[in-house]
Parts: sequence; structure tokens; C-alpha cells
Amino acid sequence: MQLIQVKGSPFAARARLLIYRKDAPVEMVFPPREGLKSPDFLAINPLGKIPVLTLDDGSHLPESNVILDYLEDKFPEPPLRPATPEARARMHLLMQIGDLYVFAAIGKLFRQMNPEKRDPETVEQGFADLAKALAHLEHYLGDRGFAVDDAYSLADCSLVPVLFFVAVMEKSFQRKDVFGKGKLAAYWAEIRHDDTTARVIAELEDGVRRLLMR
Ligand SMILES: N[C@@H](CCC(=O)N[C@@H](CS)C(=O)NCC(=O)O)C(=O)O
Repeated sequence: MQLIQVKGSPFAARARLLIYRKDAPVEMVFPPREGLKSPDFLAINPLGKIPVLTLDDGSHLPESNVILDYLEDKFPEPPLRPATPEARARMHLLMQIGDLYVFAAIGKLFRQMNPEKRDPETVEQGFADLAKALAHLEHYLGDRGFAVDDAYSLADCSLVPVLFFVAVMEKSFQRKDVFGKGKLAAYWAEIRHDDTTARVIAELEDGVRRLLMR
């Protein structure tokens, strides 16, 4: 099995987190030089995005949260789905909020990263959207060191790269207390020291540094 990915992609980082935690036999490969919109890559993933997981039967699976679910089924140990239906529902809800709301706001801010091309009104709207999205996360997040209850789950794999980019935005736009002062801030301060999480955060930092140097 192969994961087509780059270091700086938050979506690819989700899958890497799971792969490292489970020591799953998945080889890391880079996308083709011709790019994500080249005919050869579009034949692999018509969405033209990474990550893509190439399965042992030669088929290809896109979309990071779908990849997480597949890898969890394929490599169930150690389990990254909580035991009860209620906790699993909370896990999926947090993953959905991260994707639909937090990442949407980050996307808006990411396009304003260059100070010379910055539109102050769009930046303010971006941070207002981000505050709203993070309040949703704050509401549903667990308070025992992990996204859900007291164990690492797919929600942590999915949210850590999202929160890494929240921190990037906070620093880049010289904002303060974007994580607030509640459960979310405590969660982010704690989870980043977990071994595999720290490894993926270091890779993201390296990837983003390279991207910004271009
Ligand atoms: N919803 C997708 C998003 C993937 C995505 O946007 N990946 C970025 C890299 S971080 C990409 O491939 N962008 C290229 C493009 O959109 O043209 C997922 O969860 O995997």
C-alpha cells in the first residue's frame, strides 16, 4: 500500500498520524512532477488532490477522512475508534466540524498570507469565521486530554493538522488567544507533546517552511 502525499499537506498528515501510530505497512510516495492536474494523476484521482491511498488491489482512494476510516478497518490495532456508538458519533462530529467549518475559515486566511496582497476586510471575516468554527469545536471537544474521552481516536488524527494550521494563522497574522482559554487551548497544549503527534507536527512545520520559501 502507498500513500501519495507531501509533508506540508494537513490532509496527508492525518493519514500519516494513523500510519505512524499503528506502524502500518504503508509506503510514503510523492505526487508526480507533472502535477495534480496532469492526465496521469487525474486518472488516479479525478479530484486532482492529495492524499491518495493506493490499495493492494491497485485501486486508489482519495479524501483524508475516508482514508482514515479505511486504514482503521484494515489495521484495527491499536483501535482508534471509541467503543460506544455515542462516542463514535462525537468522533465523527468533531471530524466534520474540523473539515466543514474550521478548514473553510483557514482556507480564506491562507489566501491572505502574503502581506502585500492582503485585504483587511477579508482577514477580519476569516478570523470571525474561524472564531465561530472553533467555538463549535470547543463545545463538543472532550476534556480528558483527547478529542473524545480518554484515548487517541480518528478525531485526533483528523483535528491535529487542522489545529496546526490554526496555530500557523495565529502566528502569521500576529493574533493572540485564537484557541481561547478553555478545553480547546488545553487540548492543543497537551496533545502536541504525544510522540507521533509531535513527529507529524515537525513534518508539517518543515513542509510549511519549504512552501513559504518558494
Ligand atoms: N477534502 C480533501 C482535501 C484535499 C486537499 O485539498 N489537498 C490539497 C493539498 S493540502 C490539494 O491537493 N490541493 C490541490 C488542489 O486543490 O488543486 C481531503 O480531505 O483529502
